Amino acid sequence: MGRTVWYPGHMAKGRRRLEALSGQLDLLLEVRDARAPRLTSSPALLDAPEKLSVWILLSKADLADSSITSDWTEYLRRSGRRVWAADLSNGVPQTLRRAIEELRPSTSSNRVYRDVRVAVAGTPNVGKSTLLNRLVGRRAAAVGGVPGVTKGVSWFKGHGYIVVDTPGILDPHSDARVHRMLAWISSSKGQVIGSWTNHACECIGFLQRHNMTSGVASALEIDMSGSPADILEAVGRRLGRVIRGGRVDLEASGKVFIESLGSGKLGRLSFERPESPPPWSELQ
Ligand SMILES: Nc1nc2c(ncn2[C@@H]2O[C@H](COP(=O)(O)OP(=O)(O)OP(=O)(O)O)[C@@H](O)[C@H]2O)c(=O)[nH]1
Ligand SMILES: [Mg+2]
Repeated sequence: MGRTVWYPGHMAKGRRRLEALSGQLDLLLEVRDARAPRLTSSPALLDAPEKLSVWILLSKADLADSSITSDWTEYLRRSGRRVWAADLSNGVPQTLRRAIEELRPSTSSNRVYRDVRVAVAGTPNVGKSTLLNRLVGRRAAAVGGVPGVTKGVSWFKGHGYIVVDTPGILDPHSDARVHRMLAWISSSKGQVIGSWTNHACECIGFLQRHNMTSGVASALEIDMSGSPADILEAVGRRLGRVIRGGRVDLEASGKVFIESLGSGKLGRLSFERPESPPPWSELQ
């Protein structure tokens, strides 16, 4: 626990692909999860080419605490970025759509207008493909062969812009604790869970320390004031994860707890605030 995991080859590949693509772009739309905008940021973007415009879309705002999302929006705007928050199942904010379309005239040369080139990027499972589908319409066909643009990626036609999805181009921070926390919002890539019991107990302890238990308590109708292990047992009983002899299957309970939390079934939760240190730093 707390061990740093390095993926040097992987990271370098992401950076190279970002560099190759960024020369062709007018805009990079970085998607982050509104519940954890720092956790779902990517270190590769810290040294993104300066001339590349990066705007931020905080996705899954329907699963986050709306006042904390407003704090994040304001905070990120102070760093000079344009920022939106959205529940992408309701579509793309009109103001974002218009802002993209407004980039168009400034990208023209000799009054020959071309489509604005937008990449949707972000760490795994934050909603990149959903955003792309919402921008261009679900049945949009891939636009083949954009001249001079990185091969092997498909562009999709929007209204005055073309959009490319970039799965795997941005990786999360490489700290093992980050990957464990990403599982709390259903965004872990690969298997990072050693034991569901320990994992769920770590998460319950976090919720208790941050006074974030009320939504879970009312969703499951359980008392959240005991030890994490006792609470997990209560979760298992409540959700019917009981095995022979009346004992609770803690592994199964841990798994269902984390999955329910990540999908928003246990209420709206924001796991970090702009003024606080990175939340993973307090994990072991
Ligand atoms: N509640 C909610 N769910 C969302 C929202 N945006 C995306 N999702 C869900 O989040 C999951 C991941 O969305 P994708 O669009 O596949 O995410 P992605 O970033 O393309 O994922 P990868 O390509 O695997 O990295 C899907 O189940 C979406 O339906 C949102 O704003 N609110
Ligand atoms: Mg995708």
